[in-house]
Amino acid sequence: MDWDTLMDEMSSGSIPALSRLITHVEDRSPGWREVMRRLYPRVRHVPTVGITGYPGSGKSTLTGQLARELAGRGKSVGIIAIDPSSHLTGGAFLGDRIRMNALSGLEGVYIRSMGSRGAVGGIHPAARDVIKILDAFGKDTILVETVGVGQDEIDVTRAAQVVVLVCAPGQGDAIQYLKAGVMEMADIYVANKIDLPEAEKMLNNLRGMLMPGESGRHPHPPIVETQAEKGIGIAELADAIAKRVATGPSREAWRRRSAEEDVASLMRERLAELAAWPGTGAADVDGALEDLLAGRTDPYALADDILARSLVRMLEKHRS
Ligand SMILES: Nc1nc2c(ncn2[C@@H]2O[C@H](COP(=O)(O)OP(=O)(O)OP(=O)(O)O)[C@@H](O)[C@H]2O)c(=O)[nH]1
Ligand SMILES: [Mg+2]
Repeated sequence: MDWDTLMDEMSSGSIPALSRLITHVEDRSPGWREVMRRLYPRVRHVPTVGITGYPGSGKSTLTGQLARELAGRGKSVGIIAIDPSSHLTGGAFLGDRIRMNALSGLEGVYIRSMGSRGAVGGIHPAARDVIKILDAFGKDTILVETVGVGQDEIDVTRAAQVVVLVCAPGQGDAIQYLKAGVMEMADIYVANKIDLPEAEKMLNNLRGMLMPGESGRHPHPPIVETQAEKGIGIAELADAIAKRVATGPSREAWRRRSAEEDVASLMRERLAELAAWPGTGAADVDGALEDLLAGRTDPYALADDILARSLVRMLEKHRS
């Protein structure tokens, strides 16, 4: 792997080099950490917007329209579509790809899909790196579309500065979101598909749930009404995002939270490598199991012992 050439080409704006670099980092090809370390000083911590919501609520349509709107405002946009089926045959995503492809000619818009599952579950740990790569590449705003409601959504809030929750009529949405704990986390609520008959009911539900008394949040987070298919309400959404970036937690607070999560996420990934014992990645602790079976140790002591020894060995290997 000639990382140097790839980095040079990427620095001079080559999209194919950017894509290849992302692939290698996503695959955790040998040397990826060193490349990220070299790239890190160039990360500017541009606004990252997480777009989440119930399947079919219109996230992809909205993401595409938002990218178009931002591009129209002279911004270069990076889109990461977290794709649950990237290792399967990807039925659902095919539709997304087509919708997103409508954007591919747009100046400055770069789209990347990636699998949703990392070794530790949740949003793929490489998603955080891909955000950084796009940032260092010069993107002004990064949009991350996630799928489903659950842990991924909880995780995306750790990767995104602004979280947008997309709702649509007739999905029993309120209850689902509340259960998943996602409702409380969003900074901006989108009521999409306002052209549908049940839209008024959805809006009332949303307003009810976001009442200051209910959520305890002041000020009441904005609800933006959209018809993503027709591009209606998209400018208002872009404005709401810009406003949130300007008036939400300070850039310094965001950087601190983000840096903390970077370290925690990398530590979790390392620990997951170790936890794969006795598989690959962990030290083979000779005879450990024999000692255990023969009653010379117990699983409680052995787990700590292996963890300590494996960690030392792993870090020594990476330092050398
Ligand atoms: N009526 C109506 N339909 C819409 C609107 N926006 C999107 N849709 C349709 O809703 C369907 C789902 O849209 P997507 O953008 O794929 O939704 P998604 O949330 O990305 O779906 P998944 O990624 O599969 O979870 C598509 O058929 C869209 O054309 C809207 O404003 N009004
Ligand atoms: Mg989608």
